[in-house]
Amino acid sequence: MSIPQELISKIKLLAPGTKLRKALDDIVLANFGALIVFISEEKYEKYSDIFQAGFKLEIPFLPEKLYELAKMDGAIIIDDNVTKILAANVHLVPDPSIPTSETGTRHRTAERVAKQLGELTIAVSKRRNVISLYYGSYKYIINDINFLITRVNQALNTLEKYRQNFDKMILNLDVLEIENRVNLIDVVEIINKGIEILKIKEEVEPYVIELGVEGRLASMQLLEIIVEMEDILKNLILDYSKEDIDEEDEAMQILEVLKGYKERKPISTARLLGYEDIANINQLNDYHVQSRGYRLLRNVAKIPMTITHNVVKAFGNVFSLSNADFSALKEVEGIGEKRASAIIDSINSMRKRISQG
Ligand code: 3AT
Ligand code: 3AT
Ligand code: MN
Repeated sequence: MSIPQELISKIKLLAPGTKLRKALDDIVLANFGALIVFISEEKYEKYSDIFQAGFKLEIPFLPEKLYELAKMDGAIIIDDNVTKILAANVHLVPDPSIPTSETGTRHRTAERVAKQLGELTIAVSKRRNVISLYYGSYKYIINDINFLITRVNQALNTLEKYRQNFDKMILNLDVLEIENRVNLIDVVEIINKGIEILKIKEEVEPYVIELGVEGRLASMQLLEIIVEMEDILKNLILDYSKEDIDEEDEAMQILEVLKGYKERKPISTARLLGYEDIANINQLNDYHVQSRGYRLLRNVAKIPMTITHNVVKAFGNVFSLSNADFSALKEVEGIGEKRASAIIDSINSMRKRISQG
């Protein structure tokens, strides 16, 4: 499940740690129920046919005040920056022809007002202790914090294992690249593993955001686990796409298409990289490929992209690059003493790892 960005920004408004969430949690605990509309003052004045009766307040937003007002019938109107309570005890009269899937009048009204005005409304159910959020035609039920924490921790555990696996596969690819023994299957499997990691991360991210202050640690762990991931994958695509791609954007687009695939099939990934003649797994297993060197130069030796292009043009692939000497490297535009040493050091440390088994 992926949640649209505009909805995420609304979910953030009532994440744990916000004053609004404090008030809503208190309302749930006290079994009051509430119907809240978030709208600018001008729009509130303008739609007097939808906002009927009640009384105007125009007081600063404080969680204690919202809690007290929830004891009353009717809707509470808050400005869309959550800074002012505009009115309370308001009777909402949205267009009754707007479809709603809810049953109770509070929730039906909340959904209709959100759809009619394209704004945010919140219904706190008195009977069910549930906070529902409506924004335009979106509906989102705020999750229980303990559920979210469990869900996020499960995802973090999985991600950590996947990342360890991915790193091992990368170390193995280093060896194969230096020894000029890479087959397409090796590349495709790493890319698919990486895509899987990015997908899980994207799935769990909204939950981390919904956790608000309770999700800060998880958010840091998530960053740690996926560090450089997108970059490595992009460089792998630049390294192994059948035809030369020298635009990073183009590699990024391929990455997005791969993320869009429901399943991660080795052959589909190979085809997207341009190997359209691959018909079965056996061919993938035996298809010898050579890296252009983007990953080694960018992720390992930390050479800037424009200069990396020059090096790739000069040597063509990692195997010849790995046999290049200092002076040959320095002839490339943008490569001086420092960068030439960085490249040679990267290659030597890979060689050392290989000889140590
Ligand atoms: P109380 O004095 O609180 O009992 P009230 O006139 O303040 O009544 P409420 O807004 O609290 O009325 O509504 C109470 C319930 O009445 C809520 C809903 O289940 C029902 N109700 C209100 N308006 C309608 C309606 N138009 N159609 C069907 N049920 C309605
Ligand atoms: P609960 O899950 O029972 O809290 P519900 O969707 O079943 O919510 P009800 O019909 O029980 O809704 O109504 C509960 C209250 O919601 C009654 C009233 O204070 C408020 N309410 C309902 N409709 C409106 C409306 N059109 N404008 C303002 N307040 C409303
Ligand atoms: Mn009800």
